[in-house]
Amino acid sequence: MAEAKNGTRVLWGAGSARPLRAHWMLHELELSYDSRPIRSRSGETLTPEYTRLNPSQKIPTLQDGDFVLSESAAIVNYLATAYGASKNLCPPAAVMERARYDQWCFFAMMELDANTLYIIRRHEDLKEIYGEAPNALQTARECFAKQARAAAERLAATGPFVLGERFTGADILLTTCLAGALRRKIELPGALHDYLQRTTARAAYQRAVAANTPRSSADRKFAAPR
Ligand SMILES: N[C@@H](CCC(=O)N[C@@H](CS)C(=O)NCC(=O)O)C(=O)O
Repeated sequence: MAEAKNGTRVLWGAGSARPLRAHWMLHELELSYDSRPIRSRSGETLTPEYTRLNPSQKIPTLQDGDFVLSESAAIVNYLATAYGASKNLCPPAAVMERARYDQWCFFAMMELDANTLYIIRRHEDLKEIYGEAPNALQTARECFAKQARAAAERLAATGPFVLGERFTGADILLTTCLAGALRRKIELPGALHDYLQRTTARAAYQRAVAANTPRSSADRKFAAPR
């Protein structure tokens, strides 16, 4: 199960929250892979070779043999579905639990990532590229805080993880968004701090963070445990 479907498994991307999601799922599943730690805005996503794989010129991109996939949430869910049956990291389709899982995934990707965090990233961290937009920035911060309160309320009803007792791919998406908010000094409800402590204490998370910040070429090849 740990081998790629058709040859080598390669993950492109490192250095930020979105590639981290894919590294994390690969490590949860203990899958072997080669890492190509290209970074955003380094020019490395603009090469013809990479553009053929991902015309959006963004990271991450997964090559699983000859299957190529972009979008961090799609990669997390694909890996969990293709290789994670025994670990149950993504509920099977056509059940209410899967719908609940999807609700959390889309919530994290839209309400927390695209609608708010990405706006903050662009107009705060990268304002020299994207320009200043104080009103958009303030609204994004307020919206994130409001949606974080909603997440805390929902979590109180299910906890310790978003689907209850078991950790899933939706926890990877939620955790990486909440961690991004903390880095940007957005206040989170106490329950979300407790939640983050639970999810980031996982060994696979620690390994994924190391893979996402490679220090040498030794950090670029991951073998499945025997
Ligand atoms: N929706 C995409 C977003 C990917 C994305 O924006 N990646 C950033 C790095 S975290 C990137 O590649 N930025 C380069 C750029 O915008 O040119 C996903 O979740 O995979």
